Amino acid sequence: MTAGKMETVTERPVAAEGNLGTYGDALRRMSEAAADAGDATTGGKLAELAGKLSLDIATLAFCGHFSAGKSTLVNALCGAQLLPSSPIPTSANVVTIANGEPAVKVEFVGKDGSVKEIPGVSVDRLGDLAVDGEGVSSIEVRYPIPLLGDSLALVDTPGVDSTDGAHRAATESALHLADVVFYVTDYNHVLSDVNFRFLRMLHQWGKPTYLIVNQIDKHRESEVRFDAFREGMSSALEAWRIELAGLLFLSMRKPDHPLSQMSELLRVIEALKGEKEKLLLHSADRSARHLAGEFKEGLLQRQAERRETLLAQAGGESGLAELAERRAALAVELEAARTAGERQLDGLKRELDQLLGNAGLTPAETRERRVPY
Ligand SMILES: Nc1nc2c(ncn2[C@@H]2O[C@H](COP(=O)(O)OP(=O)(O)O)[C@@H](O)[C@H]2O)c(=O)[nH]1
Ligand SMILES: [Mg+2]
Repeated sequence: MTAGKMETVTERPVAAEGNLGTYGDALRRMSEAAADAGDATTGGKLAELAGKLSLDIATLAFCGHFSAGKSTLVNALCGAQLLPSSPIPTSANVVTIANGEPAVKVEFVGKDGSVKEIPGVSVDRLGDLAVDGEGVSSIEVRYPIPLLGDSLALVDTPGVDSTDGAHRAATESALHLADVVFYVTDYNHVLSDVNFRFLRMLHQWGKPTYLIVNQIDKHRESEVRFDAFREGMSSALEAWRIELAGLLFLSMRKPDHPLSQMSELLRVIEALKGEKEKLLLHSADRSARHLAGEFKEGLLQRQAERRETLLAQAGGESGLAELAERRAALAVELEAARTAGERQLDGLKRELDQLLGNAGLTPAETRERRVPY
C-alpha cells in the first residue's frame, strides 16, 4: 500500500443493511433478551450501543503511544489549543470533542461509585482536568469546529502503553465505541511490537483503522531512503496480516514538510463525514456481533457452572457414576419384578381357567342349587 493510494473506509462493503432507526430497535431488543437471559453486562453494553447509534454522530478516535503527537494533531484539527500537549505523558483521560458553542461537561465517579457532574468548567480549564483528573470518568467538549459539522466527534485517548489500568480500560472502551480509529505513531517508534500488536487487535475487531506516522520531520533521507522506509513498513504490516484503511505521514512540528500529508488527512475526514450513516451501521453491526459472541460465551459458562453445581450435589463424577450404576441396577430389578408379576398373573389365570374348566364335573344337585342370574 502506498500513501498516495488512499481509499476511504466506506469504499469497502458494509455488512449491515437497513437504517439507523431499525438497527437501534434491533439492538434494544437484543439488550432486553440478554438481560432476560440473566446477562445484565452484555444487555447494558447493547443498550449503550443503541444509545450511541441514536446520537447520530460518528466518532473518530486517536490512539497510540504517549508522546506520538495525538493531542497536538487533535488540536490542529480543531484549530484551537483545547488539549494539553507535552513531551511527558499528559492526557490522563478520554476526551470527546464535538462541534458547537464552547462548553465542557466533566463527569467523575465518587467514592461510593455514583457519577457526578462538575458544573461550570470552562474550556480554558480543560487542560488541568485532562492532565490530572483523578476520578474523572469522562470529559466532553463542544467548540466551534466546522470540519466536524454535526456528523463527527473526535476522541483523544491516553497512550495505549499507559501503565494505569483505569486509563487503559477507558482507552479500550473508547475504542470499542469508536467508528474509525486513527492510530498515531512517532516516526522513531513505527516498527515497535506494541504498535503492530495493537493494530492487529483493531484489525481483528474489524475496526476501520488509519495509521498515521507523525513526526516525519525526524526522517533523514541520508540515513534511510523514504521509499525503503515505506516498503519496510508495508512488509511488516503484511507479515502481521494487518489491513489498514489508509496510511498517512504527517509532521505537526513542520506543517509544510514535503512528506506531510495533512491535506490528505483533511480530505479523508471530509469523506468520512459524508459516509456517517454507513460508518455508524458498520461499527454497530461489528460491535453487536462481538457482543452476541460474548453473550454466547457467558451462556456456555453459566451452563457449565450449573452443571458443576449439580454434579457436586450428586457427589462429583464418582457419585454420578455410582448413581448411574444404582439406576441401572434398579431398572434391572424393576424389570425382574415386572416379569415375575406377569408370570404370577399368568399362573393365576391358568388356575382360574382350570377351575372353570372343571365346572362340568360338579355333581348335579350342586348345579341345581345355583341361584339363576
Ligand atoms: N518533532 C516533532 N515533534 C512533535 C510532532 N508532533 C508533536 N510533537 C511533540 O511531541 C510531544 C508530544 O505531543 P503530544 O501531542 O502531547 O503527544 P500525545 O501524548 O500523543 O498526545 C510534544 O512535545 C509535541 O510538541 C511532530 O510532528 N514532530
Ligand atoms: Mg495526549
